[in-house]
Amino acid sequence: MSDIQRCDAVVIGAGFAGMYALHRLRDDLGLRVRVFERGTDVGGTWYWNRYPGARCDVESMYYSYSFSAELEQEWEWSELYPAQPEILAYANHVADRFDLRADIAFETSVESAEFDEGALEWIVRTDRGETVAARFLITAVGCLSASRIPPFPGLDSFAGEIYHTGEWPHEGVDFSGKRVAVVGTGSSGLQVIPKIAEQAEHLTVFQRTPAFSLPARNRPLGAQEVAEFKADYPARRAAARMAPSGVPGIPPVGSALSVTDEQREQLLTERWNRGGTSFMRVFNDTVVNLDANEFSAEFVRERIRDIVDDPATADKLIPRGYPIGAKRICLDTDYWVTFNRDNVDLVSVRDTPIEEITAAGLRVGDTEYAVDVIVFATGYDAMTGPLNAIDIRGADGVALRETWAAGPRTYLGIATAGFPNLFMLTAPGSPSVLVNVIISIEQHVDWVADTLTHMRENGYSRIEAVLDAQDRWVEHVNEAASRTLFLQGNSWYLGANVPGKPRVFMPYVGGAGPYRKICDEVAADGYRGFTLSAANPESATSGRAVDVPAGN
Ligand code: N01
Repeated sequence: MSDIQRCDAVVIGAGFAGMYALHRLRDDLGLRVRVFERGTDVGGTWYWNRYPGARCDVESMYYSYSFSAELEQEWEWSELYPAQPEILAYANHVADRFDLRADIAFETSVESAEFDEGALEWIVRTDRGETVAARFLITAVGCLSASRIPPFPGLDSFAGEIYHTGEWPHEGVDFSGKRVAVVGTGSSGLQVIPKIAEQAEHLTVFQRTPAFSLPARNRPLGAQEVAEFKADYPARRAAARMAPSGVPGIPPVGSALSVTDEQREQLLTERWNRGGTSFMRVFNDTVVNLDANEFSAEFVRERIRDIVDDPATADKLIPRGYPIGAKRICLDTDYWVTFNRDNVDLVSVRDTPIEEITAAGLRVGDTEYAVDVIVFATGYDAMTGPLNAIDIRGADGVALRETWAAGPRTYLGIATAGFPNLFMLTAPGSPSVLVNVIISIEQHVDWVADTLTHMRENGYSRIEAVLDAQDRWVEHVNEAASRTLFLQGNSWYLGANVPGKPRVFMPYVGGAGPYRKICDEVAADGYRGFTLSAANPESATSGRAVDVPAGN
């Protein structure tokens, strides 16, 4: 402990959440903040996901920070949906503009963090041998950052190249003249497949579950629409903060069951032609009523039949057996039409799984598919994976990963009982991945900043979620999910993609705006459900531990 450094807060991760946390706590609150980031630079998800076709499916004018009017006025987005290089350029711009790199240690992973109850400090240790003591620990590790290649037998024996979409090489990959396999058809697979197909000699797609996808219809942004947007930014940001999805949209027309077949077809066609995920919000019951859901699901299936020339291939690509939206809806550009190309084949591994990776390729049943490159678009150990990768130990020395062995439990998706002075940005139990995540990040960071200000002004040095309040929040999160169709798909929301992971619906479906109101009410009510205390008990009174709001 001789070389121990001291600061007020350690932030883990320099993606969009960590960057904003550093800015708020250091520049607005005047705290000494140290950020650790395992990558060589800022950007988080957008630093790692450099695969061809990587693009956000939230509109760029909304998928950006709102905390600085100057920043939002000066930055120019070129397309409706931002491509990865542009988002990463934006992250770099923000880092330069707010001088963030000065307090970020790159290529440094946090290995452990242990709470010292006597000193009321987190002792944080890194893989570079650094030890830092800080009053507060803030995890900004991302929800989709623990990339996962399934442990196929023989993986190490493959003689060719292996990539995961979430850890793409900075120098890029040249697929020219190569036989390529893509395993996985989620959002990443659907984006990378058309791009690889354009370059590779041959592409074989290995699909376990066919995805529902909607056309992005990306396009350049016009100067006039950007000018109008920027002139109206304050109002649009305010609307985004309160919108359920974190992006203001057209209100639903009502139930899908309340309109005629012709009206329904017309409304769905309009949204399909418009592009984007608003197709899912034409009606107010698409994700809560199976009959209503089936109309939208069948509409998409029909489009697949229209687009894909070979009926047998189309049939394999058609998603069945789960509601549209129960697994994360995808947005694509030219995905299904890619299967009309002569150099692309589709292999269903639903009934006969990939049994092994051989030196030459992949074996499915008795067939070996020889390839030069395997691209795994097989997703992530979502939400809990990045947290459980760190040995986080709370007040009594108990590990977070043990406490969460049966599934994550948080209060408001930001704190967990037994782990004082720990704030987890966009953690399980928060809306995060179900909404515009930048909105979620700003809301969480602002809430933490306000909490630390409250603590400072009132002489508190310790804050901890109350177990009872946490139990009720978990119950509320589960109950809200149970009123939707989300539980009917084998999604990463439920941990279903990782064998052995507890099946728990992790995000909060209540929506960004309603969730913000709950968090604000908790704070306004003296941090209801948290215990606040001082290092010196005489310098402050204890916090309150009372009811969690019923939510929406
Ligand atoms: O990962 P996924 P992703 N054998 O988990 C398959 C965000 N994102 O990287 O569905 C064969 O969705 C798996 O099959 P199944 C977005 O939130 C956003 O694509 O489990 N296949 C599935 O097809 C997204 O939801 C954007 O049966 C196996 C695929 O691999 C999240 O990131 C872009 C397998 C994994 O799909 C994750 O998306 C990209 C096995 N053993 C990502 N194991 C945009 O904003 C898994 N699979 C547009």
